[in-house]
Amino acid sequence: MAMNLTRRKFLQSASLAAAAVPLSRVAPVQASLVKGQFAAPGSFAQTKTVTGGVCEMCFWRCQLVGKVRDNRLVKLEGNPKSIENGKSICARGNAGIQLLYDPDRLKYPLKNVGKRGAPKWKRISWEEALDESAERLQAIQKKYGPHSVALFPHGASAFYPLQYFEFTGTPNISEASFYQCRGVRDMAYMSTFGFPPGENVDMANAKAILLIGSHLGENVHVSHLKQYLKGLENGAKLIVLDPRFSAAASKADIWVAIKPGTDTAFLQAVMTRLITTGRYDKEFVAKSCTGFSELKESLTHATPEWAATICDVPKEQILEVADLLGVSLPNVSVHPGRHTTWYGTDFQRVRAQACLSAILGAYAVPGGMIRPKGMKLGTKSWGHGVFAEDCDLSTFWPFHPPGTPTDAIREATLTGKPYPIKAWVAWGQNPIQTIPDQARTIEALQKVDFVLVTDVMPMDITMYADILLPEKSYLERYDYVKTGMQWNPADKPQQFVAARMPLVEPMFERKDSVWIINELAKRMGYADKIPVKSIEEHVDIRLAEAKLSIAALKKMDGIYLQDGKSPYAPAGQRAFEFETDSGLVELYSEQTADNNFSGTPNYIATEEVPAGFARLLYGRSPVHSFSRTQNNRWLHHEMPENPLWVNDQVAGKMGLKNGDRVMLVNQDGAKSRNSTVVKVTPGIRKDAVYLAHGFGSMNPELSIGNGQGIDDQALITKFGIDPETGTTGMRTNFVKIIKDGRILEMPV
Ligand SMILES: Nc1nc2c(c(=O)[nH]1)N[C@H]1C(S)=C(S)[C@@H](COP(=O)(O)OP(=O)(O)OC[C@H]3O[C@@H](n4cnc5c(=O)[nH]c(N)nc54)[C@H](O)[C@@H]3O)O[C@H]1N2
Ligand SMILES: Nc1nc2c(c(=O)[nH]1)N[C@H]1C(S)=C(S)[C@@H](COP(=O)(O)OP(=O)(O)OC[C@H]3O[C@@H](n4cnc5c(=O)[nH]c(N)nc54)[C@H](O)[C@@H]3O)O[C@H]1N2
Ligand code: SF4
Ligand SMILES: [Mo]
Repeated sequence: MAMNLTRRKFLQSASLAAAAVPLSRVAPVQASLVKGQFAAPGSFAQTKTVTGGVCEMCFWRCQLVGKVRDNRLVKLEGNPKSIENGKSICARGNAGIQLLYDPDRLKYPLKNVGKRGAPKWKRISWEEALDESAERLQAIQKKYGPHSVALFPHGASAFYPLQYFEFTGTPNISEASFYQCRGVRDMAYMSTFGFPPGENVDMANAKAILLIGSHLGENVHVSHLKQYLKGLENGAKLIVLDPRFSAAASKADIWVAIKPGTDTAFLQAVMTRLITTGRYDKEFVAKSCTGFSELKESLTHATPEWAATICDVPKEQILEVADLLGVSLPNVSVHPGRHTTWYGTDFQRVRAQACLSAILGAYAVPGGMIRPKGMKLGTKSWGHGVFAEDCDLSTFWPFHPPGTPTDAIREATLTGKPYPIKAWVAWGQNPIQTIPDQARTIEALQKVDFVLVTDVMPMDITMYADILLPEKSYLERYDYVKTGMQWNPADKPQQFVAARMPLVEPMFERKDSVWIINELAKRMGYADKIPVKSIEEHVDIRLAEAKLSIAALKKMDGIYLQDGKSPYAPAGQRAFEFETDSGLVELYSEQTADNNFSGTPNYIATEEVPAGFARLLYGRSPVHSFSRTQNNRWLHHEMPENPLWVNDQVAGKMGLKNGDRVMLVNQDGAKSRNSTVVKVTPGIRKDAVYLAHGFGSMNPELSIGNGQGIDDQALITKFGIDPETGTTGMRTNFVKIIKDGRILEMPV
């Protein structure tokens, strides 16, 4: 049986609390915030503190307060009542003000009277924008079927549009957060433990933390980082697998400079060592797992010697890692990771991670995987449209996350097979920089009959819009309701509910997603099906289940708190029931095997680096979020471009120096549009180079971010589609450096 999931089923199994964040220690909770007016120092006018903000500079959604003076937001801070982030926010959260007041921001509905990719904008009224969008979408759906419209959503403002498009009958929805990010992780853990793990590992109370490519510290999620740092402070041993000396590697007790793409072999060898030395949680395995003998059998070849050669690391290091995990069990955080779409062999790697957690018994114990529960929230949505089975492009991937694999949509758009896709709608996603093979994405955007984009900024994707709609930013609108919990063994666990509320009035003609979609729906003949009249009503319905409302939350400084339940099982409990077919943790997954994949995690080699090239790796910058922050004045000031990490010995042989200006070309001849500087460092393997993702926007309407640094996506022409899930692995490209117009060979 395959594991095709509807979004609703998936969310149910994830439980709304899976998005919740653990935090080891209660941030100091103030009884109430200083409300109303206070005198700012010096000659400043009176400044008001407004509560109820929820950040969306990334998707962690820290709770905020805003300092407002003369109707202008002058400062953002963490909401002191927050039991997640407390008073802390990160650099990006802080710089939200520069998004809010960015002079380049979209202000009015626009119509492209030029070409896609080289737009000429004409300001039009909302009436005209909505009339035309509705008419064209409706005509396309009438002629080619409801599934001929594809949606590329991301972020809180896209939730309601997503439900709407699903309701109009299209399954062709590709969320970046699934297909280019964590979809494979969620599905691999679901097939092992029966639920998606979120990032819910209790690092603060762990004896050992294992990070597999998660570069915490560059990957910044405030409360998650607090928990991780608390763990290190409490003496947790840190093991980091990363080909690069990441921020996390710099704090590690053991840094494994693993050869890219070989982590599964490493994890298998670690499991072999644990099993052969008897250092695994025998009771948990016996009472809560199935398939241990198959797992053991599958590991006979996976010796530390075998993995050492594959992973290009000393065998002793593999033993050291295994032994450290073994003596720390069950209080081990095997971090599930987040951006897990790497090589198109990812389901198996993440299954190996999940199995490792399981044999360590690292579940529902301090330090292990936990399932923090937030409060239940209400729902009211559009409901589901009906579409024929044969319209579902995703059926080919038995373990696909909700929606449709991106590449299937793009190929159907380009080839018309198995059926034509004629309209693309982007809502909070920048597919040009997000999806691999940029040229093909652009080709598809050129081919469709209609492109509708809703955004806050002029971005790469907006250049291809026929109609471009300006949305209120997260600081000017209601939308997301966040619930979760935090705990500490010494303290009482607490649950919270926070709803995003505007900190300032919106400007210009920007609207929120419920308004926009409802207006579109009326024009597309669905007036009587509209589930909520306004975004406020939407939020109130969610809050009502928790016996709350916007008005009530406002009186509570934006956050409601109540006692919660400990995420740890009673001491000594080793038998659990899971939501898998067998009710047990499936070390051997029959579902997976039934679909002709290996039922136990197996290592699949990724393509070797060709002579003269280095593998292109990428990741996060602590002060940027993908492409969306590139025009942010403050963040750009902190990091204007993305230096190319080159190994010092390699650079020495090539005659490259720190600060040299270079471009890149990949194995298919695709060149970077822009240049960047070289960072010469011993902190990266010789066979790889590294860039932070999101730079080098091609939109000239960005007066700060345009053309700054190298866009990694321009070099990702090749990608691996994970056969189990359909998610896209992008670390499959190889580059050479161009200096002074000359292409340089990378010495092996
Ligand atoms: N090459 C490469 N590709 C990657 C990654 C990588 O590391 N390298 N990372 C992957 C991962 S983990 C992820 S999660 C995805 C992220 O993928 P995306 O979400 O596409 O990332 P962004 O580039 O930030 O694009 C977000 C778009 O939403 C717009 N936006 C911001 N706020 C709002 C709003 O309130 N309303 C609306 N309507 N629009 C808004 C921004 O201006 C921007 O155009 O990318 C994936 N793709
Ligand atoms: N500041 C900031 N923080 C963010 C975001 C942001 O945009 N900015 N985005 C958020 C989002 S949506 C996500 S998904 C997460 C992503 O954050 P993570 O899940 O941590 O993922 P990446 O950024 O892709 O990880 C890149 C790291 O993986 C290493 N790596 C590359 N190849 C391999 C390999 O084969 N094996 C191993 N072991 N390591 C490898 C790289 O060297 C790099 O250090 O970050 C979140 N946090
Ligand atoms: S981690 Fe930073 S950017 Fe992300 S929600 Fe929190 S403050 Fe905002
Ligand atoms: Mo992500």
